[in-house]
Amino acid sequence: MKLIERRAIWQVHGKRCAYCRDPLSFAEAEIDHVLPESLAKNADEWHRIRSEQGLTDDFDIDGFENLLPSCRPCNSRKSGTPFAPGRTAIELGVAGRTKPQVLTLVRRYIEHDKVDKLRFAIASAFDSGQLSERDVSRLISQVRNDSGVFRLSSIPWLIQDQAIGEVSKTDVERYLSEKVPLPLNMKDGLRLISEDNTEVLVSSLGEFQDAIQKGFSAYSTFERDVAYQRFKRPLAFLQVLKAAKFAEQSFMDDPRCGLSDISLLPATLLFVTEDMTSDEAFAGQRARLDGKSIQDLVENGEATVKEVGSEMLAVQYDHGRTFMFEMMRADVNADGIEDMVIHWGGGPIQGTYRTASVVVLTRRSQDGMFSCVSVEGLHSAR
Ligand SMILES: [Ca+2]
Ligand SMILES: [Zn+2]
Repeated sequence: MKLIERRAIWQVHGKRCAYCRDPLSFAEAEIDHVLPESLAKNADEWHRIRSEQGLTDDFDIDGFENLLPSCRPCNSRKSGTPFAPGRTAIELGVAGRTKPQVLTLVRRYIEHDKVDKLRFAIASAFDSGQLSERDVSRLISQVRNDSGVFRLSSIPWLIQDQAIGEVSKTDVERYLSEKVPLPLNMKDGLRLISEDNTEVLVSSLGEFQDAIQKGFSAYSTFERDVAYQRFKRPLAFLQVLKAAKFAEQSFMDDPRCGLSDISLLPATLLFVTEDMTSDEAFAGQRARLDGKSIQDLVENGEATVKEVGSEMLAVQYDHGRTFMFEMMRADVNADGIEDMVIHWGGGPIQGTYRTASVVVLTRRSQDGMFSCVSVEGLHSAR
């Protein structure tokens, strides 16, 4: 059974055991077959039960009409002593009545997954210079309004056919071994060099990862750019996807809040020139941001919001510019609480220098601010 289906069943029944009504965490929830699966194996017995319960021939023993969330104790009690026919009829009634809601929720989750994937694709296209900030904000609003409308000109490998949160081990292996699209002058791979000047050519994410672990690194500025955009970034995304799980609890959902709520965003998210230079003139910029929200800086006139939407934010502060957009919401650090994965870009207003990363924000209480979460493999030091 797919994770999103389990999730939908659990959600529709109010995150409770359908039998004893005790609250149930998603991790604890077991999905119980009201009529045990084994019944369908014996054709005669299955026929008898179906007529006893007044069920049609197309009743699916693995369908939502026969599935309910259950706690461990209820489920094991039931497998020891099956329900009497009367109780079975009641529970089948419950499952049957809630089936349409479960189906609706499953469809909605699938739709969300598609949107999440598009956002990853947008982030990747943004990194490779195919999209400007303007394009990104335009695309983000298109994704929000109608997820089916647009196609990106180049589909990066990040668009996968699996739902986020369900990337299986074998998929990860496949992504690691696939050839990465590289510039023409690198048709044999990206060159990496070790400290003792040994060279190696890498053409897949897996090869890159191995080489980096052995101390190899990219050499020229161009090679470093390619290493970042084509290898490090996709690896970071893969890391997030691998870790992403449905959250059991969310403090950004009701009421929904996000990047447009600048009073909840720490000012330390902003790019400062100090980050890219050791020039004394810029020293202390970062320290001045401690404990403040972006809203605080806007109020005292130090920062200006250049563009804002429910899923994106561009802010100018102290000769620097920061651009953030939301890619997905999931629990990526396994604490059960929903996190927001954002694409973060920053640089000085003047010039072309720009740095970018994947940043994970979380909110741990209903009245708290967002804060950064560190995820292994992601260099989100902010
Ligand atoms: Ca979390
Ligand atoms: Zn129970």
